[in-house]
Amino acid sequence: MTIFWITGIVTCLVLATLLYFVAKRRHSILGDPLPQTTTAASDRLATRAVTGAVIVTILLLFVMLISSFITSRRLGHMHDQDAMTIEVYGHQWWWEIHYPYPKEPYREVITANELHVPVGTLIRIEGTSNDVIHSFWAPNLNGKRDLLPGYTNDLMFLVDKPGIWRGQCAEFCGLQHAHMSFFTIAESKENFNRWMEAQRQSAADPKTEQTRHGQQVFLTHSCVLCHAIGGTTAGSHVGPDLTHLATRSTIAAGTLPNTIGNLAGWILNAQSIKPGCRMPPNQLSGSDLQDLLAYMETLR
Ligand code: HEC
Ligand SMILES: [Cu+2]
Repeated sequence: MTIFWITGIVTCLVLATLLYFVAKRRHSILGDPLPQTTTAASDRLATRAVTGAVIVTILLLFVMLISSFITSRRLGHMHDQDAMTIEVYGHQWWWEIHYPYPKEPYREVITANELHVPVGTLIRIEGTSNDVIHSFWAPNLNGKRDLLPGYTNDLMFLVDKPGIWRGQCAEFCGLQHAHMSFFTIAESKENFNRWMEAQRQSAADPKTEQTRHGQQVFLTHSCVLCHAIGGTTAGSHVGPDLTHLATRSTIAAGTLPNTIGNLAGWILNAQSIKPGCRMPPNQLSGSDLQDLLAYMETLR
């Protein structure tokens, strides 16, 4: 803000001065040739004005240098503080988000494309990539941070009001780079804790004939090779964790709203929706697909 106010006021002063002299001399601009107006006295005045302006400029630049240095130091100290750590893994072309729980590692929450954070808590994002370079960018929260294969970068921020903001991969990472967005969902501590507690649970066992069959369709098709559903034998993390799929508002990294129709289209042929994505098409009979969808809707 210091830099904003200094540069803002200087810009206004420069423009005002310029307009003042343009107005004052407008007759000579419009018609008569400019009369010779400099004298020894006015030269001296001009020299003094320019010298004064140079000195003020240098002083102001020093003020900005020092205040920016102080701010950077304070930001640097944030990294020493205790913060809630969230791990973000960039994938072609979606985000894997872990909420580690070192005391009981099996209670770690794994989700995709939706970053839930509590308001008023210092957050440390530890980001890395499993394939190519991505860049984590939530413009409403902080700057960009590259996610590099084999290296962990961190990014600190504190959200001061509840809200939902879109974020986007900001480093070209291949064909579907544009369809690699995510949402940051900032909520009160109570709501966040409630969400976290729900995410820690395994998926509920299917209760109806149809959803039981849907689960079987999932477990006996290729889905298990790439996806995990907590509480079942599906435990692969090639694709997004689906344990609480139905709580997410979009699928495929913000590409489509999470509706039953979109899910059906996605499961049958994700390639027609997000060409090149790492999920192959699936041939399912109509009834298998219906049951599978009914089961997916129970993953709350
Ligand atoms: C070869 C691995 C692979 C197989 C097999 C596979 N998927 Fe996927 N799936 C993925 C990947 C990778 C994504 C993320 C794609 C993206 O967003 O770019 C994905 C995304 C999804 C999503 C959207 C999740 C979200 O939160 O965005 C659903 C739902 C899904 N798959 C269901 C299934 C079902 C059901 C099957 C079996 C019929 C299946 N998948 C088979 C790899 C796979
Ligand atoms: Cu990208």
